[in-house]
Amino acid sequence: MANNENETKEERAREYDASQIQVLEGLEAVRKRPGMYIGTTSSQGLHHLVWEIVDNGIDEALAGFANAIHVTVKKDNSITVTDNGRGIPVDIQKKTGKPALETVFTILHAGGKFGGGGYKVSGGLHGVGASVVNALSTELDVQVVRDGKRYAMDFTRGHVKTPMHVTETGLPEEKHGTYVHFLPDPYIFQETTTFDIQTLTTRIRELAFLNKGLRITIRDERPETPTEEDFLYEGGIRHYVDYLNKNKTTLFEPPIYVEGEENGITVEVALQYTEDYHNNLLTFTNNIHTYEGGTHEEGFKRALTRVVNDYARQNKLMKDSDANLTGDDVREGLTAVVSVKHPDPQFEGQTKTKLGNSDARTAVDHTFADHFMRFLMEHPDVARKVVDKGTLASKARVAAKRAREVTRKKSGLEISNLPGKLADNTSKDPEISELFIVEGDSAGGSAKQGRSRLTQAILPIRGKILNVEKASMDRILANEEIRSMFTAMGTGFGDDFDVSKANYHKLIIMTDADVDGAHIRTLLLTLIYRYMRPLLDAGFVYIACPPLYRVRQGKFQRYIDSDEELKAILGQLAPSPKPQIQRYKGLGEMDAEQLWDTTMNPENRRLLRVDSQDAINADQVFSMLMGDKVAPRRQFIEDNATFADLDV
Ligand code: TTJ
Repeated sequence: MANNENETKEERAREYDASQIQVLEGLEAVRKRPGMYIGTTSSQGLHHLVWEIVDNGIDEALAGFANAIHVTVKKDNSITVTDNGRGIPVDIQKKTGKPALETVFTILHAGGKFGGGGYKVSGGLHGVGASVVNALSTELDVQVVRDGKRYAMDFTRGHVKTPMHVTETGLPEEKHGTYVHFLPDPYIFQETTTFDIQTLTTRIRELAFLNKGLRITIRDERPETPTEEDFLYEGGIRHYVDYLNKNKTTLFEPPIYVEGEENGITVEVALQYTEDYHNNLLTFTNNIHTYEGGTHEEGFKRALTRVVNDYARQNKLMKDSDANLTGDDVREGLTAVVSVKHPDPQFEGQTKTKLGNSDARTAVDHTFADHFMRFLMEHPDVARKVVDKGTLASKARVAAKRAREVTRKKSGLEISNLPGKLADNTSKDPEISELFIVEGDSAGGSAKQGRSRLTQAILPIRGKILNVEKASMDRILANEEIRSMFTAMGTGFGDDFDVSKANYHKLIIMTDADVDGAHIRTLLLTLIYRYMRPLLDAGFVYIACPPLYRVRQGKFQRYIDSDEELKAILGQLAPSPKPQIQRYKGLGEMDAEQLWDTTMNPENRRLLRVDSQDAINADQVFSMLMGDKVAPRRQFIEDNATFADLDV
C-alpha cells in the first residue's frame, strides 16, 4: 500500500490483476485471523514465526544442500535467519509472471511447492510458511545469493515494498544461501514482541539434536555484550539422550542408537537406562515434538517390551512360570528419544501432536526390534542390567499395588476420610476452591485464621517432605504427608489418578521466601511433577509469593517482593519521616491478617502458575536437585543462589 502512493488510480487498478487480488486477500486473511495460521498471537505465536522461517532452512539442510543455519535476535527484537543452501529460486514463473521468490513470501502455503522433488520434512505444527510470517511483520527483507548474484527484495505487512532486484551491497560471505530478516508487527502481537532467548535456545538445541551434522547458531544482540551459542551434534539424538541424562546415574554407556528406513519412513531411536524410577520418553515426527505420542511411540513401546521379554526368556533370566514384564516395568529408568521423518504425517489429538499414521508403528517396531535384539545378544552384561531393572520394577509394582489396597481399606485415599490436619473450605465447587499447602504448623495456623472459609482450604505440612526422586512407589505411598495431599486433592494415585476428580482447581504452594522454603517448594513440585502431572497440565498448580518487606511511612503502607523494588520505593519516600521497614523472614512472622492481606487475598496476592510446557528442562532440574549426583546440584545452587524463580 504505502509504496504505491505516487501512482495514479488507473495505474493501480491495472496492477491489481486477478492474482494480485488473490495474494492480498490471502495475506489480509492472515492479518484478520492470525490465530488460524499460527495458533495464537501470544508469545508462543511470536516465537512460531521464527520456526516457520528456520524450518525452511532445515528442509534445505535435510535435502543435503545446507549445513549451517544462523539465527540472530537484533537489538530491535527483529530476527534474522540465514542458511547456506541453494537459495530460494528467483526465476520468473510463467503462471504469475513474478519471481518465485516473491511467490514464496506472498502466497499462502507456497513453501512446499519448491521442493524440487524432495518432500518437505520439517515444518512447524501449523506449517504455513514464509508468507504468513511476512503478513505478520511490519518489515521483512530477504536476500538470496545464487548463480554468482545477490538478489534482494523487501515487504511491509506482506505487501511488496521493493520488487526483486540484483544488488551489490548487503550481506556477502556465502557463495549461495538465503537471508531473511523480519520485524513482527506489534499490532498483531499485542501481548509481546520480545523474543525469549531461553525459548529460542532450547528449541534450537533440540533441532540440532534432531538433525545430526547440522550447525545451528543463536545470537542475541540485545545485551551490551552479545551472546552466541553454537550447536552441532554429529551423533544426533545419541547426544540428546546424553544431555537428558547428564544429571543421572546411567546403567551403561554410551546410549544405544538405532537408525533405519522402512517404506520411506526414516527411523532413529536412542536410549539409555538410568537408576531412576521414572522414564523420559520423547518422540518426534519431522522435528515436531509429538507430546501426545502416537503410532511411532506405540511401535517403540511394543517392540521394547517384546524384545526384553523374549531376550529374558531365551536366556533363562526369567522362570517359565514368571509373568511377562509389563511395558511400565521395562520402561522404568529409561530415557529414550524416538525420531521419525515421515513424507505425509497425519497429526491428531487435542493439540495435534499425536501421530496417526499406522505405517509409522510398524516402521519403528521393525527397525528398533531387530537392532535392539541384536544389541542385547552382543552385550549380555548390559542386557542383564536391563532385565534386572525391569524385574525389580515388576516386584515394586506388585508390592505397591498391595500397599495401595491395604492403605485404601485401612484409612486412606478416600475423600470421605479427609486428613486430620486439613482445614477444608465450605464450598464444594472445585472451580472456586483453593488448597493451600503451607510450610509449618505456625504459618498453617495463621493461614487457617486468615483465610476465606468459603473458598480456601489449608493443609499444613511439616518441614521437608519425602524426596520422591529417590523413593520407590510403595515408600511414597506409606508417607503420611504425601498421602494427605493426595487424599485432600481427591484425585487418586498412580494408575488411578484422575484429574477430573480434583477437589480444588488451585493447589497453591505457600512456603517461606528463604532457601529452606525454596527447597520444600522444590520437593513438593517434584512430587507433583512425578505423580500428579495432570494437575500441572491442567494449570492447577500455583506458587504463592509472600512479600519480603513491608514499608510504612505514616499512613502509607506497601508490601515489597524484591530488593530492587525496596530500593525504588525508599527512593520515592526520601523526604522525612524515616520509613519503617519490616523484613519478613518466614510466613510464621506474619499474623493472620497480614498473611491474608499479602499472600492469600485474591485481590492483592501474586500467584505464579507453574506449567509443565518444558517437561525436558523440568525433568533435568528435578533429577539434578533431587537425584543422587552431587556436583551438578551444587553448581546449580551456586548459579541460582536463592533459586528464586524455579521455572518448570
Ligand atoms: C528449492 O529447490 C530449488 C533450489 O532451492 C530450494 C530452496 O527453496 N531452498 C531454500 C529455501 N534454501 N533456503 C531456503 C529458505 C531459507 C530461509 C532461511 C527462509 C526461507 C523462507 C527459505
